[in-house]
Amino acid sequence: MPDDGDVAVQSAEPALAQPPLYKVVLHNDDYTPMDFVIEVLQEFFNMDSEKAVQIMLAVHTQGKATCGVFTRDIAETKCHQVNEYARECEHPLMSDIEAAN
Ligand code: TYC
Repeated sequence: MPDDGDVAVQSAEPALAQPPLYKVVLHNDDYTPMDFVIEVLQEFFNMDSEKAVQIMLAVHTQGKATCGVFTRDIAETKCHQVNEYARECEHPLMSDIEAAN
């Protein structure tokens, strides 16, 4: 058991480190309709239409763009939901995740 002195020193430190963060990255392709990408950004990333259009155009012109930054579980879930939904709708749209830092 630490004595009271150790406890006092440790209590000055943060209780927990920040969890690592991950970007959900959307990739361009030649076939997915722009309106579908905008719908995905609004539904899965809670963007308003203006932000969704901006991110869709960033992907379209630059090849990829970040849709959001999340803890690992949430990033993996969003990525999976986007890819599954695109597949159900028979569009080739793809997302993946990248370490944010
Ligand atoms: N490049 C597609 C088109 O011209 C639009 C698009 C944008 C596709 C973003 C995917 O992640 C994407 N219809």
